[in-house]
Amino acid sequence: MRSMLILNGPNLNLLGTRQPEIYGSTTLSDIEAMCRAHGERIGVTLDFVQSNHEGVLIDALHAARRSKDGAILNAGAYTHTSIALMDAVRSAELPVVELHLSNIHARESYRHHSYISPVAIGLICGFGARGYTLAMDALFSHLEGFG
Ligand code: CA2
Repeated sequence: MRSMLILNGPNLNLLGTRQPEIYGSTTLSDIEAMCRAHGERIGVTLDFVQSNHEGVLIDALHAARRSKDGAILNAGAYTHTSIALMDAVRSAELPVVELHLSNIHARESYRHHSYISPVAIGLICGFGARGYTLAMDALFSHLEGFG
């Protein structure tokens, strides 16, 4: 079994309740259920965490260093602002897949820059809720050394 942290940043607790034209109508707990079902299929256990607080996200990455094989990070708007989160990803010394529901490169220019991309093994964006299971598959493949 592989173990993963799926970490969600600010405002993602509102998914499915507002702005469905951008973020879809699936709630974060629907996504968690999809990820848990997918984990059972591919042999992955997971912690699924959301916080609106930068320090809590950083603490979760520090804890994952010893307990997880890798992480999937949708840092929300902290993606575009947080050097602290970038440093935490780097110091976790874990493979991290950066994830966004929306295609950040097709949106406002202030969303085009990511502090997470340089320290991530790769980026999945623009596939909505399905991106979460795509990211699990990408991280799993990376951990197993496929391709
Ligand atoms: O597309 C993504 O997943 C984002 O990480 C979502 C962030 C945004 O700041 C990033 O640029 C891209 C925003 C998450 C806010 O989610 C909401 C969901 C429903 C209603 C309001 C906010």
